[in-house]
Amino acid sequence: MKVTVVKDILDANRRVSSVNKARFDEAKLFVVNLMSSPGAGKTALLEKTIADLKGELSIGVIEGDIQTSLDADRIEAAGATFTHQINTHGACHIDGNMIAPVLDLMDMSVLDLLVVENVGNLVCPAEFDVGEDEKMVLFSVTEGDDKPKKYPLMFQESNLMVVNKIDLLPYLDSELETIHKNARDVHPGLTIFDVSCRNGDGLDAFYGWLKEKVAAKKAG
Ligand SMILES: Nc1nc2c(ncn2[C@@H]2O[C@H](COP(=O)(O)OP(=O)(O)O)[C@@H](O)[C@H]2O)c(=O)[nH]1
Ligand SMILES: [Mg+2]
Ligand SMILES: [Zn+2]
Repeated sequence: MKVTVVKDILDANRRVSSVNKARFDEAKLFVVNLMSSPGAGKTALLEKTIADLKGELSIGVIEGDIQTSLDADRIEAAGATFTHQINTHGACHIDGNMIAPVLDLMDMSVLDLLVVENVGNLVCPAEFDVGEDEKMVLFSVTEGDDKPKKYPLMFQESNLMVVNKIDLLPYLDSELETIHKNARDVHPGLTIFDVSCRNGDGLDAFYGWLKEKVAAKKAG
């Protein structure tokens, strides 16, 4: 019986998310569902991206947190075109229903990219679409190189993994090659970029990926 309920919830979410997706497609707006553990650096990556691509990409961000508007405040200060904070009051992921009303608050025609920063959690955010074009997982080297094996769904559902905090590698036992191998063992076609949001290393490759995807969505 419990399995049936879970399946119904996932089916209902898929229906709402496909309506969101149709709205994004109509506006030719490229949408990313950004997922990670708490503290991997999702907001830091967005702050950097918004600042570095100012004048090139107009970026909107929907923030999902259990409580507070701390992240939306950071994103607004970074210069995002549109920012909205969702407080889930306990729910550990963002779903299609939560973002649907937010779409009425934004002018999609002035945006090139919309990012949904999901609730920090390596588990259930991977199960719930929001209507995105791409799911991406941000992984911090501080989490330990075994985590892609222990939380495989997140890495299977994402086409892109960005490995963050590589500036900290000298202080850790984690090996970058092992993180890559463990992630590609569960998802062979995974695209991977290694970055540091602290010193900017590797971010250009991620920006290139974003710009390519935005252009392809506009062209399609
Ligand atoms: N050393 C280092 N710290 C980082 C890096 N990126 C983010 N941080 C720090 O990690 C912490 C969590 O970052 P935050 O963006 O709030 O993570 P979120 O919870 O995933 O949104 C903050 O103290 C950041 O300054 C990085 O590349 N290197
Ligand atoms: Mg955050
Ligand atoms: Zn959840």
